[in-house]
Amino acid sequence: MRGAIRIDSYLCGDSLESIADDVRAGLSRDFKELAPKYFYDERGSQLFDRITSLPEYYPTRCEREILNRWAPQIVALSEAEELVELGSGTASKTRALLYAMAGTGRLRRYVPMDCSESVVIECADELSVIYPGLEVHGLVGDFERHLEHLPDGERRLFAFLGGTIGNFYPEVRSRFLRYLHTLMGPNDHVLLGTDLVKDVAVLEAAYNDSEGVTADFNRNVLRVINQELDADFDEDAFEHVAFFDPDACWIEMRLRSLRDQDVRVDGQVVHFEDGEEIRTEISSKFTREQLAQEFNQAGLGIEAFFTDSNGHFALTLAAPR
Ligand code: SAH
Ligand code: AVI
Repeated sequence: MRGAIRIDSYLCGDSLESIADDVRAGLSRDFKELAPKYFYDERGSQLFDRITSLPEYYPTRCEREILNRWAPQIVALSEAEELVELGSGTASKTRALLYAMAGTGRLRRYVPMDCSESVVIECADELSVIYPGLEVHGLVGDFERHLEHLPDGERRLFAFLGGTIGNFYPEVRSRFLRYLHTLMGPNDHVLLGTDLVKDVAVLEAAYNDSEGVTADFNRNVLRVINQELDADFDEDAFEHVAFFDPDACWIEMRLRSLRDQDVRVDGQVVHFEDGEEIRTEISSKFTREQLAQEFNQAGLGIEAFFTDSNGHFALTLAAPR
C-alpha cells in the first residue's frame, strides 16, 4: 500500500540549445562562470549526499538538529497541511517536518521540486511507502524558472532548506523572495534554512574537506557539461579552489586551470590560461539582522527564528505580512 504519486517534468522541454547558450555565455566572460545547478546530475546529487555527512560540513548536521528539535513547533505555528519543498534533494531532513505534520493528522500533500530527476523520483517513491495516505506531487524543474507550476494549495509550508538560497547572488535572492511572496496565500508560510557567519576557518574547512569529496563535486560540473554538450573538459586539468570572501560574505568555489589549454564546448573552442579560474558557486553566509532586513523587504514577517546549539545555522519561519 502506497500513497498516490504524480511527477511533472518541466526540464524535458529545455532544449540543448538553452543549456549550450547559458554555458557558452558563462565561459565567454572575462571572468568565466558556470551555474551551480549543473553540479546536480545523478552523480552530483550522490556526491552532495556524501558531502552532507563529512565531518567538516556542519550545515546539514546543524539544520537536522534544529528540525529534530523544533519541527513540532514549526508545524504548530504554521498550521501547515501541505509541504512544498524547493531543492528537495533526498529530503532526508524533511522527514522531521513530515513526521510532525502527520502527527497532527492534517498532512495532505508533499510537493518536492528539484532539477535532479533521480532524487525527485526516489524520494517520492520512498515517502509514498512511509506515508500511505500521502499524496506526493513531484516537480522536476528549475526553482528559478518554474515556480509558477507549483500546484495551488491551502495552508502550505514552503521549505527551502540546506542554505541553498545562499547559492543565489544577492539581487537574485531578493527577487526570488519577493516572487515567492506573490505565490503565497494568507495562510501559507515559508521556512528558510540559511548558513550563518562564523569563524573563517570553520567556513573554509567545510568547503575544503580532507577526503576531497567537495573537490570531486566541484569538478563534476565539467563532467556534466562534457555529457550534455559533447565537450572535452579534462577534469584532471582543473583544481578545486574554495575560500571565504569577507567583503561579499560568501564562500566562493572555483575551478583553476592547471595549464594553458583549449577546450571544445558545443562546437566552439574555449581557451584557458594556466591558473585561470572559473567561478562555479557562491554560498552566502548571513547574520540574523540581515535576514530580518531581507524578509522585511520581501514583505514577509518573521514568526520564529531557530538556530542549532552552536549558532552555526538558522531556520526562519515567516509569512506574508
Ligand atoms: N534540500 C537538500 C538538498 C540541498 S542541495 C538539503 O538541504 O540537503 C541543493 C539541491 O537543490 C539539490 O538537490 C539540487 O539538485 C537542487 N537544485 C540546485 N539548483 C536548482 C535549480 N536551479 N532548480 C531546482 N533545483 C535545484
Ligand atoms: C546546496 N548548497 C547549499 C551547498 C552549499 O553549501 O552552498 C552546496 C555545496 N557546495 C559545496 N559544498 C556544498
